[in-house]
Amino acid sequence: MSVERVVDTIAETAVEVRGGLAGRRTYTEGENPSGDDQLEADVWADSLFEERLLAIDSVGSYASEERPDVIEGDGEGDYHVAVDPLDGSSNLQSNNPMGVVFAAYDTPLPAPGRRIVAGGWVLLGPITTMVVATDGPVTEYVLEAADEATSESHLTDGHGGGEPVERRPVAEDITIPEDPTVYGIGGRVPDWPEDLESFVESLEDDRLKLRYGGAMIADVNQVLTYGGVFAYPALVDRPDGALRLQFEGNPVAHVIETAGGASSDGERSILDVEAEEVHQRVPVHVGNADLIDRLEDALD
Ligand code: AFP
Repeated sequence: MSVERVVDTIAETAVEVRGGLAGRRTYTEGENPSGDDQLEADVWADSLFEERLLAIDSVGSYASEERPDVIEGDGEGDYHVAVDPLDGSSNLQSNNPMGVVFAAYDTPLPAPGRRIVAGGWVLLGPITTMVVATDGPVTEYVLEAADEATSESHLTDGHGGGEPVERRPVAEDITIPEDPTVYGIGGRVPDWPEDLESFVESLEDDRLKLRYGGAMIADVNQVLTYGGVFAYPALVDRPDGALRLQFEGNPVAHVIETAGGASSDGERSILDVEAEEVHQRVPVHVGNADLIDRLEDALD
């Protein structure tokens, strides 16, 4: 069975999650395996994705940023799906963009990024869009709840229990613009590794504009759209950075490299980082290839 049903289910569930955020903005008592506080919305979205994805015969297991362990499905499914159910959920209280990050791997988790069959994100911005790379080019879709598809779009079938969603392609074979315009670097400046500041100064000299909003996929979506670089680097007190390899680093590296850009953990493509633990963190740098080269040289 194709991985398209996984992509459709992510789309349907993300549209449903968007509709349920307003009443789930309070923090629970709990925290996720990475020690992050959990919103009601985090826990609820995670339960929906688990239920819907494990209902698909071709899905063998489900892993989430919100769960300590990989959850095995009933069958022998070929795809092992890692999800960050709400990336940037701390933006919910300030009503800033956030979204869902996903990757379907063709081998059990933890898995290296080269084993991603389909990966990308759903961005809950002014409109709901999905960016995904499956066996080839990067495509952007607008997602809308719909009873019927328009001529050029695809209607999901609500298989997993969600409502059908129209997935309308709005940009195909996307490549990152050659002339970079924006940059966003996470962490506090005093905590950055030596030489990162000089790299950022060089970006300012090249007249790139600072765009950092606290949700990785919203910032990465700007880099894909306008060209530039996003990083959540290694920090002096967090040598592995903040972002998770399975749920964040690998999916965005998969999309950006497919779009002709580059990724790095500071030394090599993120897709070549050895996967040892489901919640392992990795320094994330993605964007135009020449900027990533300059960044690696600066960090050397
Ligand atoms: P939340 O999901 O807890 O809001 O964290 C979002 C995130 O994992 C990633 O999406 C952002 O790029 C990064 O954390 C923001 O971290 P800072 O709050 O340290 O800027």
